[in-house]
Amino acid sequence: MLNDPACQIPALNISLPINKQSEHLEGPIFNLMKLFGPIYILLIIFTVSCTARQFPPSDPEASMETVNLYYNLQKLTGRGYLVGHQDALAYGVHWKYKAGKSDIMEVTGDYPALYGWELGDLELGAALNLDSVPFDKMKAYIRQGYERGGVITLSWHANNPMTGKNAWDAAPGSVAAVLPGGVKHQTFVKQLDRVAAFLAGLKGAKGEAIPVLFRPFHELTGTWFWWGIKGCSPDEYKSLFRFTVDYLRKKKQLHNLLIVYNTANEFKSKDEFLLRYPGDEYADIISFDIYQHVKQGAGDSFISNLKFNLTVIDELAAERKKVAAIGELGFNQIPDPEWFTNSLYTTFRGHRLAYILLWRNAGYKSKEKEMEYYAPYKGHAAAADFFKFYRMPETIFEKEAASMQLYK
Ligand code: BMA
Repeated sequence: MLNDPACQIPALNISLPINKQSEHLEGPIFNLMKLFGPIYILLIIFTVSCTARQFPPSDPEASMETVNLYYNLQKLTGRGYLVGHQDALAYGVHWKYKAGKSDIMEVTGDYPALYGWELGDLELGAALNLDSVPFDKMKAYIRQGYERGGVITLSWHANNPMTGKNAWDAAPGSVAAVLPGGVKHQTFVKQLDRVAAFLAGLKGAKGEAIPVLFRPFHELTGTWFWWGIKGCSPDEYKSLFRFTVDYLRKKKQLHNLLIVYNTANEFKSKDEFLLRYPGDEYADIISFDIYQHVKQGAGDSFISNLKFNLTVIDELAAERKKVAAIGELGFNQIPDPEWFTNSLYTTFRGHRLAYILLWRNAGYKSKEKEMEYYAPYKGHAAAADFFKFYRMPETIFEKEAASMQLYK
């Protein structure tokens, strides 16, 4: 079990009050009671209050491993955060599909604690996702990460069922078209069936369903996706989210999902963050995505923006009994060699995050003619700093995550 500092007993630093009555009593038992009695009482009080602070997932029928994972994410929050990487095992900068390889592993000697994978194009029945990762390989990677004690999160850049174009086709009316009664509702349901079949096929060695942090319809406060603010009203978004979660949970009986509500970077208040929130029964994790785009300089907005967002989700997670996280994060090509310790590590201190996910090390993208990567690879200028970040007590990579037995 994990060691949440919020639940740690400060008794070790307190000078114990002497129980006057027992001063007259003699013998080893009484001496032990004198010494440990107050600690014992404190232990009971703290255990009760820590247990009371745990909150269940939004799915009342969540599987045992899923419930345990959720409780363990709550426990580790405040003590540290899982560090994750998208597509970590499939490819990196200058390599693809090499068994056991990962850019983060080559820099730190350890795998990330959290693996992000992407479902886009699965809903069309494709064999490869939109970034060319074969779904059969993805399934095997998911199982590998889980069996080693890591955590799985899935995003879904779903194609637009109304127009048949990709996720970035933000045509107005797209969401209304897929809701019950909409002209593309049946198309959407068929697509959900494919996603559900994939999720249902994620099984551990004992046949148990692998818990997944499912992050559908992400960056919803942005303008760029068909489920974003251009494509629907707040009520339509909520209906889309609720329909999807209900369909997977109730119709498909998937009880291995922790649901991640995920906004884009910019929101100015708690109300704005929650404007399209589907409700506490439909979310377990509240999160945002954030990227740094320009090199840090005086007045750079990335850190102040990050601080503000963290404060908002700290407060909301406490108020609504949810877990807070960063769904996607990065600084493409990491032009600042001390970015991980100077910008991220210091800014995260004092905030209550369960995990962060660095976006994918796509390498050279020939279509866009650009390099894309967010974790350093061996030999990169930020590799030494990333190793320092790895060694910080708060950052949790796979070995530590495995020792925490997050599913027990
Ligand atoms: C984006 C980019 C794209 C990719 C998409 C889905 O942020 O990395 O290249 O296709 O995510 O993974």
